[in-house]
Parts: sequence; C-alpha cells; structure tokens
Amino acid sequence: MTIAYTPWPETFTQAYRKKGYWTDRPLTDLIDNAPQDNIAIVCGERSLTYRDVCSQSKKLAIYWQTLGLKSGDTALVQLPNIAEFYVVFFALIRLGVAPVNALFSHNESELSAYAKQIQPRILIASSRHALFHDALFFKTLCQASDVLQHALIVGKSEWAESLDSVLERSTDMPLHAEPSRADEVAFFQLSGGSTGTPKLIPRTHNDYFFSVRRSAEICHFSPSTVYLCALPCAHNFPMSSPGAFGVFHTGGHVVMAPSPDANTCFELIEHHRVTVAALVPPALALWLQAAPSHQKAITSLTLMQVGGAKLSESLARQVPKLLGCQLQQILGMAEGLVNYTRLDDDIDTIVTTQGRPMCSLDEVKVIDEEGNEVAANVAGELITRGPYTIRGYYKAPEHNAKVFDSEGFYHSGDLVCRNEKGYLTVVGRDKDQINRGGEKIAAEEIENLLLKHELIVHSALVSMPDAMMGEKSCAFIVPKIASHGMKNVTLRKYLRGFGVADYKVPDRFEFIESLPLTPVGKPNKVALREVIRQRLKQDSKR
Ligand code: AMP
Ligand code: DBH
Repeated sequence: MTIAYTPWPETFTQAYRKKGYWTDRPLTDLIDNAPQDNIAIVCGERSLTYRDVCSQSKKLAIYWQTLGLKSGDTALVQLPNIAEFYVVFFALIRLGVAPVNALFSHNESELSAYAKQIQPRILIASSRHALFHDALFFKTLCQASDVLQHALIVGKSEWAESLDSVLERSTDMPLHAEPSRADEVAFFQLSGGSTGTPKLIPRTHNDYFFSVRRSAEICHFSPSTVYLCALPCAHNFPMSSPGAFGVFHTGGHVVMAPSPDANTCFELIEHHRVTVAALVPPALALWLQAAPSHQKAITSLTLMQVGGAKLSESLARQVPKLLGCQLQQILGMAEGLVNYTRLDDDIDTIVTTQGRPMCSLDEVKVIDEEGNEVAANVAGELITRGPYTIRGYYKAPEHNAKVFDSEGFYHSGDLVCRNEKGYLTVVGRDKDQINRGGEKIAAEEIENLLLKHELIVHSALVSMPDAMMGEKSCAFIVPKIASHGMKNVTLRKYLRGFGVADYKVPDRFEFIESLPLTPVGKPNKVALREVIRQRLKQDSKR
C-alpha cells in the first residue's frame, strides 16, 4: 500500500535524478550511514550515539511489526523537544509508516483534524501533555480515525504502553519491513495554512533527503557541528534547514533545548560548546537582550540562523556584535522551497535579504496580479516549483486548484522583491494568514469558530503590528445585539473550549458595527488592519 500524493511529472523527475538531486535512498540512511560511535543527540543528562538511535529505532520498529503496523499506514505523533522524537520518527520510517508530527503546542482541535485527514493506526504522544494523562482523548481520536488501535506514550502511562518498557524488553526478532520507496511519501509536514482546516504536506524520501543534503552543504555542516534544537523539533526549519537531519547527515550532534528561552539556551551552549543555533526573530530579540551578560557562555557559536518570520535589519545588524557569530537568514516553507543567505555573502546582503534558493533547479518567479513576471526589485508574489517543492497538499483537490497552477508552480502568498543577484526580500503577504513571530495562524480557522458563537454575526481576524512578535492577531467582531455583554476573557475561554492551540487565540478583540467590505463583498482586511493600526496609535498616546 502506498500513500497518495501529487507526483512530479516524469520529465522533471528525470532531471532531478540526472543532476544527482534525487538519489532513491530512504531517509533512514541519515542515521544508518552515520559514524555509529559519534554522539547523535544530547538530551538533558543523556547522550545517544548513532548506534543507540539506530538500535532503539529498530527495536521499536520490530515491536510495531508484531502489532501489525505496515507500509502505507500512518501515525499521529506529538512529542516535545526530546531525543525520542527522532527515535520514533526513524522507527516509523523503517516500517514505511508515515507520521504527521504535530507541534507540542497543538491541542484537541489540531490533533483531531490531523487524525481525521490521515486516519492513523497509532498515536505516539508524551505523558507531559495534559491531553494524554488518561485515555479520554485517545478515545475521542479513535472516533476520528476508524483504524486507530494503538497508543505509545513517552514517559509513564497508566493507560497505554510506554516507550521505555518496549525498549527494555529485549528482542532478537528480525525486522521484515522496509521503508516506503524513495519516490513515495515518507511523512507529512504541517502547513501554516490559510484555510479552515490545516493542510498536510506529503514529503517523499527523495525530495526531503535532497533538501537536507543541500542545506547541510550550504551551511558547511560537518562532524564537528553541534546544533541547538531550540525551536519545536517537528517544525520544518529545525528538522531540515539543515536542522537535526542535516546534522545526522554529516555526523555531528544535536543538543535538545526544551524551549528557546535565552538563559536555558545559553547554559546549554556553554556546556556543550554549541556551534549553530536556529531561531525565529522574537526569540532572537530576547537572546540579543540577554547576550551582553553572557558573553563568555556563547563563544563557541559560529552561526545564528534566523527564519520563519521577517527579521528587521536593525536586529540583524546586532547579531555579529552581540552573539559573536555570523548571521544567516532563511526564508523557508514546509511546502518546500528554502532560501539561504550564503556564509560568504557580504554583510549588507545578509542583513537585508532572506537569501536565494538552495539549488539551480529551484524555479522561482515573482509575479503581479495578472500573473506576469515583474522586473527586478519590484514587489510581487513568489511562486515556485522544484526538486523538493510539493505539487499538491494531501487530499485537498479544491485548495490545490487554487494554490498550484497548471504548470505546477506553488503560489506561496508571500510578497517579495528579488534583486539582480536573485536574492529575495519579503515585503508582505497576500494570504489570509497571521505570522505571529513565526507561528502561523490561518484566519479562517479562528473566524469559523467565532461564528459558532450565538452572539456573533461576522468576524474577521487580521494581523496587528507588535514590537516583539512582529505581528499579533486581532479579531474584529460584529455582535448580534448592541448589549451583547461579550468580554475578552469570555471569548478567549470560549475559543479555548474548542481545544485550539493557545497561540491561535486572538491577542485582541475589537467590536464593530459592521465589517468594511471590498468591491466584491469580502471583508476588507486592508481597511481593518488600518483601523487597528490607528487604534494602537491612539492607545500608545494615552
Ligand atoms: P509554513 O507554510 O508554515 O511552513 O510557513 C512558511 C511561511 O513562513 C512562508 O511562506 C513565509 O510567509 C513565512 N516565512 C518563513 N521564513 C520567513 C522569513 N525569513 N521572513 C519572512 N517570512 C518568512
Ligand atoms: O517558516 C517556515 O516554514 C520555515 C522557515 C525556515 C521553514 O519551513 C524552513 C526554514 O525550512
């Protein structure tokens, strides 16, 4: 059994193979071919060699094989930043089982939506997450997925098998399974989304492996790379740009950080002589504030990667001075395309652009509203296709028809300027999404939930500027009656009642008599963003 996805046309796949970009090898090679005695992962007090990661993931795969898990099945995974995330990932890949790795901040709403889409046979979660303290939510998930039968918990569990006990039981059974074919789906990435339900991104071994190898090359990763995984480990950036997988490919090691908190991370950097870290801009801002009193702790850093949301030039310029290392900007997307500033670029390119595509077969166009390419340095929408950019979301024909054109280009919704050298600078967005310091919120998802409220007629979620986060979210609400009595706290509680991730709950609510409309009758979000901008200005004068 294979998992359905939109394949690349054959003329393209031939070119990708001919160029050596697609090697028809499974992602398990990342750990199986690594120098086995090297440390792969440091997690709290524990250090795992590549041999440990390989043998644990094999043991786990063998155990799952006895449960009947097989190629073409899927798994719902939600783990925090711990070594087990990778052990579980490679165990599933060994069996040809495709995981979707939910973020640890995701809640009932997101997990249920993923389960509904992929119909997982197994759940792998952490005892640290409140949802998995008992079997209740697992039972709810079983209603979303007809085939969900098994659960494995990392940590102590009274209601499910625990990973530790599986690993403690010795087994000398052989593993009969193999990973899915390299041109088939290996796992699902998460899209930030702009629609009511979060979309899933099928990634093949071939395309993902290539993006990891090329990223590691661009970023000069080597066996002496010590990478701090401080962003959520399931996110595409710390997983593959070059992230933990780039480290595995080159035989270095990953140090797991529980969060991007500056003090926690500086201690880890000092203790483990970390050389590379990756952050979103708000976390970088906090590191820069804390750095002057921690200069001695961070001398080992050589590279600070920043991406996920727009980095201001002023923050960018502070990196070399305050962190004593080089900055690299990255414009990436879980759908594929990743742009990097190069390590030998001049400082102005590094602080003012978000880089250029990683390979020569990445096709990038910047287009105007009529779909025509614009001149250099003129803003337009970034569209792209290439050897690691998907041709379609998982089981989403209607949405795919909107964001993939007839030539297979993915319309990113990002507004960019491209300079004469091909470097991109993000200048805005033409998709209904809020980028809250790197965490993406699909406006429609929250608007739909607000509309279920009996006192709300219309709602529109828009971004508002925020000094720290870049953007925060503001929900404009048209109440049914003037004396509605709705308060911010009760609305927040109401939304949390649906079990949505905390970062999606609006930072501000504004009540309004009616929504301004565009000529075609849609909520005019440009006008609403201006309204909130003015109100924020007035607030700051008070
Ligand atoms: P996602 O679809 O969740 O993977 O998010 C990808 C999106 O994040 C991109 O399409 C951009 O909108 C945004 N993004 C990523 N990196 C940057 C960056 N360096 N600067 C500005 N926006 C970024
Ligand atoms: O924001 C992103 O999705 C992102 C940022 C940097 C990404 O997917 C990546 C690098 O690979």
